[in-house]
Amino acid sequence: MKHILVLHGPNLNLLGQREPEKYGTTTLEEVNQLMADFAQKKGYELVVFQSNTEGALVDQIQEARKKFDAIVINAAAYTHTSVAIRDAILSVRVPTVEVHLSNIYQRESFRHHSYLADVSIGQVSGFGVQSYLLGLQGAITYLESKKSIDPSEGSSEV
Ligand code: CA2
Repeated sequence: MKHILVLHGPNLNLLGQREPEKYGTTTLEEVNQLMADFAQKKGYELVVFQSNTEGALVDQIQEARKKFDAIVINAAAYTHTSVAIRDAILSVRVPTVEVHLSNIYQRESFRHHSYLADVSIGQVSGFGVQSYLLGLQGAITYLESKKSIDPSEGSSEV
């Protein structure tokens, strides 16, 4: 079974409890359950981690090496500030998908730049809770297509 790490950054623990007009009414727990159900149907296992601390997220990314096949991350505000999270993603070489609930390009200009975008295999932004499921599907699609061209995975395709 393949394993995917889902990381949530600062303040996302408040999801569904504060600012519902901006981030919706679904709680983080509900998001995690939706993702776990989706992953299970596809034959993947999820591990989920939320932190308000940059270093804790860096630690999780570092430990993902060899343990996880992909990472799905909403780094929240650290998206726009964190060279440390960017460097961690680069160092582990685990395919990473960046997700955002809101469309960061329709918001303040300081949110338009992401330190993670060019070190990720893709970005999903602006679809609310669906961004997480689309991001998860993107990671799975990437892993499945890689499997079909990687001889070590035992496929006869290509
Ligand atoms: O749209 C996203 O997913 C963001 O990553 C959310 C971040 C924001 O800093 C990014 O620019 C875009 C903020 C997450 C804060 O989450 C809250 C949830 C409920 C109540 C208050 C904050």
